Amino acid sequence: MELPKLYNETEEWSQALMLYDAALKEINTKLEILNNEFKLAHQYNPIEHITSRLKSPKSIAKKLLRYEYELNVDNIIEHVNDVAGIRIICSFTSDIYRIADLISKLSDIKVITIKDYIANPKPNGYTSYHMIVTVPVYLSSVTIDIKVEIQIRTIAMDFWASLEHKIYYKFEGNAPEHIRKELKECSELVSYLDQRMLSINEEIQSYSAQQSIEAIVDEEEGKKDTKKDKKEQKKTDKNRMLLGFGALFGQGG
Ligand code: 0O2
Repeated sequence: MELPKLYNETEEWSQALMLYDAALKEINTKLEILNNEFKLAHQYNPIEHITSRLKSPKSIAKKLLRYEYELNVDNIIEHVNDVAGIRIICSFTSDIYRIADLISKLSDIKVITIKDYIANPKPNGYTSYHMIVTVPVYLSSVTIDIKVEIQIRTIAMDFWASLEHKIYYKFEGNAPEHIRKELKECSELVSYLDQRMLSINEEIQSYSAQQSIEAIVDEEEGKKDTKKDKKEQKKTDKNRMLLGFGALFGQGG
């Protein structure tokens, strides 16, 4: 993104932050609309919840230092992709890919990179789906494309990542071997749990689909029965009428 040059870095940074914040708002609204549309069409929410954050200045500085860039606004904008970050939490792994696909089809969103840590988990066991996208922010005189990192994961993946994050910071990246090993094992349990939950959900879905078919069949059968009942009723009424006439004539004769 190209920012108009201002007199000092502080002013430039405030402007950049305002744009990153606007980008988060834009994406949040788009996601809310997608979720509502999906709910209307399929009677369920693929998104459990969404959180968003602007990266802390300390975290930004650390990242630039790690990448060996000088700390200035231009370098932050160019090299730190997750100043604006959104995390989407889904129930099932299939929802992750569904949401990612919907996002990438939005006409004004450009997908810059994708990292699929679900298909390719990190060596420590981290799983999540990452997208770096740009979203246009419309200002009074100019439109600027702003980078946002979108992380999409299941509730179970999120549970694992938040504990791992805490442990990572607690031990400053040097957690004892047995803790790392246990975390790795837990990540395998997480993906096992996600698979089991997904297959239970698929079974439930097929039941509901079967039930809907049965309900339609029952309804149709019901309609047929009503028609048959009406026909039978008409026949009985007719017979009664004839009997009535017969009796009448009999009486008269
Ligand atoms: P924080 O505190 O969440 O901001 P790149 O974007 O390509 O320049 P980067 O940033 O390493 O390189 O990209 P990647 O791999 O997409 O990771 C970005 C973010 O994903 C991290 O941001 C974490 O939020 C999350 N993440 C990645 N790997 C791990 C992991 O092993 N454990 C956990 N718990 N989270 C992870 P930050 O800046 O590290 O942290």
